[in-house]
Amino acid sequence: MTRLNLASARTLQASTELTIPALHSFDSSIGIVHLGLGAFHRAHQATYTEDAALATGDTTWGICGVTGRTASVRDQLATQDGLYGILQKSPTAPTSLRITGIIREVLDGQTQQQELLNRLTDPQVRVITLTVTEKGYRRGPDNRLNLADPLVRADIDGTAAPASAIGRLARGLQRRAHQDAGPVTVLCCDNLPNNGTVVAGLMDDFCQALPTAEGDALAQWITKNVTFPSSMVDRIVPATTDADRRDARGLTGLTDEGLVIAEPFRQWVIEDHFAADRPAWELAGAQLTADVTPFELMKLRLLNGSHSTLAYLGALQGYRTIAEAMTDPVLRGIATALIRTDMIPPLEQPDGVNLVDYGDEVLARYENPDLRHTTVQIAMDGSQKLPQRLVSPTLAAIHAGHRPHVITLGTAAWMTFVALGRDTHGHELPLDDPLAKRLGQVRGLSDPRKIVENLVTIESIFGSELPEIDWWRTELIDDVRDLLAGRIPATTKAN
Ligand code: CS2
Repeated sequence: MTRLNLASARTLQASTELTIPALHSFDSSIGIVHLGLGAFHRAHQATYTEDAALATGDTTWGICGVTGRTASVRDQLATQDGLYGILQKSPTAPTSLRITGIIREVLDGQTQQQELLNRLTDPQVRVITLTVTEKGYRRGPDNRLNLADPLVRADIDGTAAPASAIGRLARGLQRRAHQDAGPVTVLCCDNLPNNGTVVAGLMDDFCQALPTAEGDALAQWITKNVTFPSSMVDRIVPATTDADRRDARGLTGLTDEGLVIAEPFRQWVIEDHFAADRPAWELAGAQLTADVTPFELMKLRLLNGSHSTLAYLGALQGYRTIAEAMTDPVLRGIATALIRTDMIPPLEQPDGVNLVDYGDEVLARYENPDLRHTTVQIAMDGSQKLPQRLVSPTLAAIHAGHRPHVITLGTAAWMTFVALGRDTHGHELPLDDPLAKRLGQVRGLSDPRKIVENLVTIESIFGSELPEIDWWRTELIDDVRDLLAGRIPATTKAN
């Protein structure tokens, strides 16, 4: 079977099911370096960038995609000249495949460090973007750069080529400063609140950990030449399955090892604060705004908060996917109540958005049965996701004078998932989390009080204010007791 690549793509015939904007992107030069070449980037930012290039005819915004931890995506895409398909699936539209070609170079961050540094110092590169996941920022319990992390430490000592995302970025910017290669925007596309400010703060921590003169010089150059806008990103991109690869092959006759699958929906709201040029992403439907915070909070709480809640409850009940969990009227009701009763009231309505309609659209997107987004995939890295998805919304509701029983149930579901490690049918549930060792302290415990009292002391997740609230802890214990026994507690409780 022939592989998708520049030569074979040129033989493809576009149709209603197969679009090939990639043909226009083949000549693009590199203008963006992207750290974290996962499926999400390929289905989200890459399509906006390619659409913007098509709309303007500007061919200077090709992407250099960099893999972080394993070289497999580099290997998959390198043999395909950077081309890959995005299979779009939904019951309301015919399945369609888009061949994307805006990724013009792929590098493995571990073994091609020199090439990466060269790219980061290329004056034609005016934007550096990141999707390295929540844990990829290697923050400590205080949310600052974790200087006790050996990888971070080694990057600060500078004895070997940088291996962490922040280390690579810092050392790349340092080289850029030495070579006077011009201003650049660092644009974070991970699901963290104030994500641009977070990255700027971590860069600052890195500079401060360097020898004084070196750190000061870098920090000063960054202040003058780099901006860190925040952005809200959204598209549901589950892991690709063999069935997806077969479907795509049916449309092209070609093998595609870089294929990603996505829903039709996509959204990108970007703080308009750039140090130099940028692609005309607004022509592709992205929204540029002065203040992205209300959009970020809306998305992290209504979508990601309900996603995690459905993932933990769904996994415990033996549902494999979010769409399956949504067929259970009880779980569907919990997700709806979580959004409407607990999440929406304290939120500021972003310009032009009706939060109830937004929440309904989120739930409708979850029902897409073709996505097969697994509950255990979303359950992963809970310790990194809970703070922005469930903990800060709990506090926001409490500060607004409300007791958020449904978010509390979502939090209890995470605790039960961690403690029990299996679903109601006895199937094992993996605990894939950078804090797995610490969380493992509650594995196998059957006393709900011990589970809750142990887990709420993890300050990087729960902070110090919430664990002091008695009713919240008591309710968590009650909910965990029910969930351990295979019962879903009622969420309508006396206040
Ligand atoms: C999901 C997100 O895996 C997860 O934790 O909640 O990846 C979600 O699918 C995206 O944020 C949607 O934009």
